[in-house]
Amino acid sequence: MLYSVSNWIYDLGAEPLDVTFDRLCRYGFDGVELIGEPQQYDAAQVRQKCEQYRLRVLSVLGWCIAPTDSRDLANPDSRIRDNAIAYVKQSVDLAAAVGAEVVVVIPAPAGRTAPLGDGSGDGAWQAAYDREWRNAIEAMKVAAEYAEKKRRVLAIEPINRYETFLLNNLDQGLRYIHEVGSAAVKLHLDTFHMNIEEKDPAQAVRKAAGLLVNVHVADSTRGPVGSGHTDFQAIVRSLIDIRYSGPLTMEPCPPHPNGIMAARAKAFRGLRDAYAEQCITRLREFEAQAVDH
Ligand code: LER
Ligand code: MN
Repeated sequence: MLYSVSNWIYDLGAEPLDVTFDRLCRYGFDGVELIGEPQQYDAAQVRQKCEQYRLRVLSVLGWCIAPTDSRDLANPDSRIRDNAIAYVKQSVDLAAAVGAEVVVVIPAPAGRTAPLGDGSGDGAWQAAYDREWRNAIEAMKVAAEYAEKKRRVLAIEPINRYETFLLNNLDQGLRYIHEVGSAAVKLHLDTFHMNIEEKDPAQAVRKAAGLLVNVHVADSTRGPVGSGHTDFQAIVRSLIDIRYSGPLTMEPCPPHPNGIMAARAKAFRGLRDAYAEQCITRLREFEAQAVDH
């Protein structure tokens, strides 16, 4: 298992790389997930800092958060979808430039909780949903062709229903990947979203065997491991049983109802070291117990 942190939780990636990398290095992380803001990074500088702190960029997180007119692969407006495809390609280029294999993709923006258009009656909702599903499939096919060429993997992240309407759980993720039909499109799971959407998160991990390439980690409270009721012991055991060798990427948020506000709030900065240390320490314990078993 590799240990990583998604740096959007640190001021949406605006925390200086030296501060972030020094923290990860101190607590024994293997790498980092960079927020998918290609303009924010100088790839040569990122590579130099990785060498200095003995870290790797393990993934890039496609930052598809509403409101956005440029990153929405499902949108009924084809110009917006074209922008979104261009954005995924730029994220793939960033990943290639910093040596990351995986780009996490959220097909419809987190924060948009309904299909666009007339979604009032049952039938209208379903028709609008189906239209956006098809849009997101067709757009992803184009992005996937580019990722294949660049030898990168696009990992689809199901997000809970309070943040998105399109793709909430493992089964929808598997169906989506099947319908896109590209070897470059795989799966990402997030323990916080699974806690809301899966009957049995550890079982969902088993079902994802062979396709799972990245995992976000936060407890049921969205705080660090140990702050909620998620059964990480069972999840880690499933990961070991399916021979998962990718990253466990920490995404714990301070206690605020809005994760993005929490990531930016100065008042919470003092929690960053403690959260990083708590997550890796507890997960390592679960990993050691599962291996001993
Ligand atoms: C992104 O990885 C994520 O989990 C979203 O919930 C962010 O809003
Ligand atoms: Mn996540």
